[in-house]
Amino acid sequence: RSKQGITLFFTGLSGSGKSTLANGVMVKLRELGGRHVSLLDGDVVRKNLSSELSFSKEHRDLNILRIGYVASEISKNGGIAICAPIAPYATTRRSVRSMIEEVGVFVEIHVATPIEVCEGRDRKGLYAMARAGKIKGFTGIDDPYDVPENPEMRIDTSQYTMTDAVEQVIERLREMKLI
Ligand code: GGZ
Repeated sequence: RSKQGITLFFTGLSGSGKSTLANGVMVKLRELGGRHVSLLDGDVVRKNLSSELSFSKEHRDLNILRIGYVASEISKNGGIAICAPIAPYATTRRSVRSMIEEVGVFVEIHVATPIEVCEGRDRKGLYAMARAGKIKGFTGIDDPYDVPENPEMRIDTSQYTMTDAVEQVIERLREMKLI
């Protein structure tokens, strides 16, 4: 019997550590071997799959549904898809969950780093721009983020080293008997 496909769906604010965590988990899962692991990072998807999209609600939803579709194809074929968009809307995340659960297992991981920490990091200067009104509709500043109510896992990256945070995710997947 072939292994069931999995989608790991990291969701959280800009600067919450989604990409770094997703990357670390990808490396670990590849080390474990035996399955194909694909990373659909927010930035990379925006560049290659959603380059014409804005950050309006409609376009964010389209972006997330595209990611969900690609992830479902990967999961359908027994692979592991790792997604790391903000995905601010609960209803859209639910649609993706339904889509994935028809073909495999959906693991929602809320990267729950407090906004103060995300804004404090501000690696790209986007929060400062949003505060100054130079970017309108920035998630967490003047655009919504629906906090996941029942994610399979929640992790605040400011409480751990990245190595430990990655280990926590791997441990949770073991607990769920997925790896
Ligand atoms: C949120 C924005 C915005 C606005 C540009 N709101 O730190 P980053 O730069 O790399 O992460 C953010 C990224 C979010 O893209 P996603 O495709 O993940 O968003 S969504 O799931 O909502 O479709 C940020 C940058 O794009 N960015 N403008 N207004 N983040």
